[in-house]
Amino acid sequence: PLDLANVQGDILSGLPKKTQTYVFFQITNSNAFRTALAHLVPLITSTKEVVGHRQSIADNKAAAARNSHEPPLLEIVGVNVAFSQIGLNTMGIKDDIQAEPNPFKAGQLKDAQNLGDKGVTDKSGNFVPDWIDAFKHPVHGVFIISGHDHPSVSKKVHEVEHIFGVDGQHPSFKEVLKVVGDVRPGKEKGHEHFGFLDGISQPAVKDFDKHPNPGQETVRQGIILVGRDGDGDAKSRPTWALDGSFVGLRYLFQLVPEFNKFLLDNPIDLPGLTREKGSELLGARLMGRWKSGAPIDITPLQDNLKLGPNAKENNNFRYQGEIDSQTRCPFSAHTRKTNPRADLEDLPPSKGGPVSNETRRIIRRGIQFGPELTEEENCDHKTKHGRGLLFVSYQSNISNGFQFLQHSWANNTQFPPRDKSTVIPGFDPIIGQADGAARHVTGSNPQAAGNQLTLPIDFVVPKGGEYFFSPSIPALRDTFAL
Ligand code: N7H
Repeated sequence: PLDLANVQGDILSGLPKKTQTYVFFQITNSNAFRTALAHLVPLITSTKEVVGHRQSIADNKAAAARNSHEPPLLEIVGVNVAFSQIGLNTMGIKDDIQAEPNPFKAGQLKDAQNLGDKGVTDKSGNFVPDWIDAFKHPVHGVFIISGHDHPSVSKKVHEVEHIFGVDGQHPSFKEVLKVVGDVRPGKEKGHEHFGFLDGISQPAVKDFDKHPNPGQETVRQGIILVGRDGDGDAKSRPTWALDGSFVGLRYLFQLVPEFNKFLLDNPIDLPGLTREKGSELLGARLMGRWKSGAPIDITPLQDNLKLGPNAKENNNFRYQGEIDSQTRCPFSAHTRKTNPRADLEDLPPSKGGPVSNETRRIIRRGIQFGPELTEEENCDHKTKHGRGLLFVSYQSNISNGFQFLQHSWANNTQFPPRDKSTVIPGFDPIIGQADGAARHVTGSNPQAAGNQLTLPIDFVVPKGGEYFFSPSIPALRDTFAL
């Protein structure tokens, strides 16, 4: 059985995160790094600790409601670590953890063109994506440090740096990039920069999430954790890989004022809808959910502020009965593209169905970075300050999970599979991409679903990323540390 003390805390439960710092590094002295790693291991936050912490929060709330006095809660500052293939090589860890074809070994830079990122081909014929420099050079690993406020997280970052001698004469790693992300303030808490509530739909993991919410599907542990039931490559991996997970990390910038302007300029024209409501409806139909989180498959024409944040109701839909229709939700909507639910699960045998979606499920973490919109950006409809989402996904196999969602679903204009005589769904309007070219979608207007809408620019722009492996805590202690 799964021992939650072995699994790093971000994977199954998510580190507590009002603010997170991601420290991307290159190992400069492998032996010193691996020796220091032994001192980091006691600081690594396990799933068991996060679950325990959440339970104490719940107990405290219940006690407060009863007016009984509980000791104040000690906040935790979480620390996790993950390594790229080059990082493993640099440490001299030679076991093959991932059979090919799989993009983990070659790294994300080599996968950028396949993911649809914008870039140019250099003189030697290599594709060079339009990324920041840090990700165009080898990144060996990342520390994820997460907590309730900036001072406590900075203190922990310094503690980690100190362990590896980064503040002294003989550092064993070099920091190549630090990204500080914050949950958005006030009412925007939980909402990403476009304004939509995020992090609603995650798969439940068997025997871990014991009480899934209505509509939340359960996946086998091996869909997320390496070596467990459901991991198709379990047999070919070294035993120490058990209970690790692969990380698809993307540094995604969002052009928020440009996105807002596009919605303002292209309101959906329906009888009885004001221009403003038409713009709001367009946003919801591009996303698959209203800003509140309410799914348009349940409430297609207006937002429902009670439903949005209600976990017992906001996932209870399947696009059922909509297999060849986009009356309630466009085929291309971001949520429908990245988790098509009944589109595959109820696909008739004549079209090759039904198809299970299980191996495509990922657990999404990550955090917003960058400032709130300024007055000036709002007025000029032009981004002046970088902001976006540091997207992190966990899965036991990157080519089944993140890579497949981006390449074969979001960027694939023919997905989900439709009756060819009807309409072509088009790109995922949020993350679908084709080297920066303009993109088309259909289905945005429920009364004229065949009409094409052109998105002149990408509103989400990848500026880097890497594939990592988040090892189990025993692997860090017994295999990685010297
Ligand atoms: Fe997406 N957004 O806020 O605009 N995403 N996403 N995503 N996404 C989801 O259902 C967003 C990205 C998935 O099960 C919601 O939790 C943004 C990538 C999946 O129904 C919102 C970016 C990939 C789901 C956003 C971004 C995915 C999902 C609705 C980039 C994978 C669950 C809230 C800047 C390749 C679908 C929710 C389901 C939902 C947003 C990126 C995948 C609001 C801004 C790169 C699987």
